[in-house]
Amino acid sequence: MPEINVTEHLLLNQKKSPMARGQFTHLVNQLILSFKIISREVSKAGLVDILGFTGEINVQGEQVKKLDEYANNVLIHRMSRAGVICAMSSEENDGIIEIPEGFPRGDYTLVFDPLDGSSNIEANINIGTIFSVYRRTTPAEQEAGLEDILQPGVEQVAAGYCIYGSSTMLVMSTGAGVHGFTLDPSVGEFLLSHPDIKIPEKGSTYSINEGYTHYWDAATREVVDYFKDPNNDSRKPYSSRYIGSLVADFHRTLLYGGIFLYPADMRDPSKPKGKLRLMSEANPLAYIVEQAWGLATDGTHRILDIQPKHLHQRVPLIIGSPFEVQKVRDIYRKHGY
Ligand code: P6P
Repeated sequence: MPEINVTEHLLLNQKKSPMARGQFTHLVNQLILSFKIISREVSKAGLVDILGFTGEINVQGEQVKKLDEYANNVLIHRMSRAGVICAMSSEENDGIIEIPEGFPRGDYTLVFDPLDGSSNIEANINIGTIFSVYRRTTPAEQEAGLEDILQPGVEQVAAGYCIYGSSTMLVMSTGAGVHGFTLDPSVGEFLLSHPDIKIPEKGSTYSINEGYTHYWDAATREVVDYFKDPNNDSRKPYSSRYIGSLVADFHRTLLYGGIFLYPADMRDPSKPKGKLRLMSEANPLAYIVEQAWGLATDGTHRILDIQPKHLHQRVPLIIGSPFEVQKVRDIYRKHGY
């Protein structure tokens, strides 16, 4: 297969629409440049003293590691200057990120988690950048604001993630299927390596942090018991796989099938809906999985239908192959969800 880079693939597969002007392609190219820069730093993280903590605490109350901060700064710097964005939101920033005075604005908004899974950095475990792109909803002559960002996931025009591991891979969708591009460092290009990814209809692994079993409700405990039950529909227990890095756990689920769950738990009264964020984690991965013929729910609602109320809203996430996600929804429904 001839080597195809992201831009060529976009031009070949982008749904033709009056909005699909060069702005969008330029937006994607600036994201790609950001991923290449972040990948370079992640790959040499073990060699330079960038693994320490900055001493800062982010809006999530988590200690910010230098690579988190670095990735966040790269994305904010590059995308502010791209001339295609009118407002951004980062998991690391409390409020929306406005485009500085004097910089050109564009028709799109961007939401991202700059380096998810960062608690695994020292262990050389795969980590990743997750992103969502929306069209602005307010008139171009108006200052962009929260309403341009707080849109349901179904309004995304593109979403994806860049996973930094044994290789650096961009997995994204612009609404015409899911495609994977692997970075060839020798030419500095992301080349099409996984065209038209589809999640298997049924899998054989489940992915959840069972350390929190005592904090789950009866419905979630029944779900996990089902996957462990040798007499379930598969007539054998599912294998348990949990890395603790969302992008890595999701990527494996997307390619091999199965299910990832981060349900609500009663550990922390301030986080009754679980740990993951709707805007910067659940929505982009839900967009990807649905484009790959999978499903994503909070146990009751389709993730992409949830109307966000605030930037850092958390949501239970149950995502993966149709068979397993449907099974979880049936069990939750039986418990009155
Ligand atoms: P727990 C990483 O900090 C993260 O946000 C996701 O990447 C990951 O899925 C989750 O937290 C792991 O959380 O509570 O299982 O350690």
